[in-house]
Amino acid sequence: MGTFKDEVLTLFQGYEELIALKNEPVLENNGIFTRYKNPVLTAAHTPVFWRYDLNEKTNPHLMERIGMNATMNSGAMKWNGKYLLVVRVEGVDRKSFFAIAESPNGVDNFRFWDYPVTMPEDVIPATNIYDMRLTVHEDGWIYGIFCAERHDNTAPAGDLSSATATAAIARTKDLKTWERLPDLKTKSQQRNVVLHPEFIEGKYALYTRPQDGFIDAGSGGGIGWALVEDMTQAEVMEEKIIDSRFYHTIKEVKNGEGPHPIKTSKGWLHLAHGVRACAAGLRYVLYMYMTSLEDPTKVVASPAGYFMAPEGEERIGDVSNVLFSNGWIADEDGKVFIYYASSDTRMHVATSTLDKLVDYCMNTPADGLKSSASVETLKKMISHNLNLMSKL
Ligand code: BGC
Ligand code: BMA
Repeated sequence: MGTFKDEVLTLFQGYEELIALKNEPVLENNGIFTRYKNPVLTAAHTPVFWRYDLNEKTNPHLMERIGMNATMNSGAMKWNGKYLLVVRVEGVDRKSFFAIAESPNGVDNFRFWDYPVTMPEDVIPATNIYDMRLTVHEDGWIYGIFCAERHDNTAPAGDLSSATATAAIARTKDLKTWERLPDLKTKSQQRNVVLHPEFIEGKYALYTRPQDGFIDAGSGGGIGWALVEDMTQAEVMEEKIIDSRFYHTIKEVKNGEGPHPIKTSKGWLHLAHGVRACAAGLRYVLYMYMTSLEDPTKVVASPAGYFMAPEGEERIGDVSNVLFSNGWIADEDGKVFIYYASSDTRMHVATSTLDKLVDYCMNTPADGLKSSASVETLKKMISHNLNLMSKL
């Protein structure tokens, strides 16, 4: 055993080695995207000085005093040339909070800023806050919309699990000081609310996800769209479902918008999550769709099935069988960094390009919604290819 100071130095050294670890693309892929080998953030990436009291007098055994459990569902944006994530960090006490981590290249070397985000409270304080979507809006503000969750006080005595979810809204200019605006007013429960980056008909546009209950979508049909006059008093007056749930698809039980869509010459490119139920619980996968530039409520491409699903170690975690994404970054050269969390535990990155993602959306056959349709689609591909192969 070294001295206390030696042990502290060893801790920091181990931490620096973890942060400095070079990430590499995983070779086998489907032509659509490339996964990277290491998670970009784990609980161990949170700073040593968040977790350990570094004073020998008050912590002679050099124990962790504040444990971190997970780093997941992160909003993303480019900021001063750096790839920045607003991470959902979850402590061992099950409370989530936001903290910013940045990387020079988007695939490794993510380092947290010294302090987590101090998020002002709404009029009704929340118990837990999570899953921020970042939008640099053309009004000049950076908005963060996230879920604020509170115990449902109308639940019968003893029911400590029923909760209510609202869409919380905050804005900032520097990502350090956040101004909290009132939570979105809406008839239904809302998680997964996302602000569109441009004004539409002079109004702010929100992707919503109306639900009857905290977990149950009930009559909630899918990803909605609502125009709002004023973000400082945001209220959903009218909601239109633009991307519906369907029986026996990857989005049978629930779906929700991921990060805000990216504008391309062929339309708005969307990343979302779809949920289905099975004996093992809920399965969360990522899917994509596109909407029209002229009418952003009109879906113009809807490739069948999932875009990414949990694989290998991604399948395992606190809430297994989950991929979730609420952040991506498109570089000027068309490269896209998709930040996704696996099983509510850790953050990963996969890369692609706008060209490839648009091609994927436009040319992947749509879901025929029954086995016989899938077989017909497959037969078309086979006969087309057998014909080509006979000429090789
Ligand atoms: C958890 C979220 C989850 C939600 C619905 C919340 O308590 O923090 O991660 O999405 O419940 O299951
Ligand atoms: C949800 C999301 C996420 C989470 C997922 C799986 O409803 O809002 O916070 O990743 O559940 O637990």
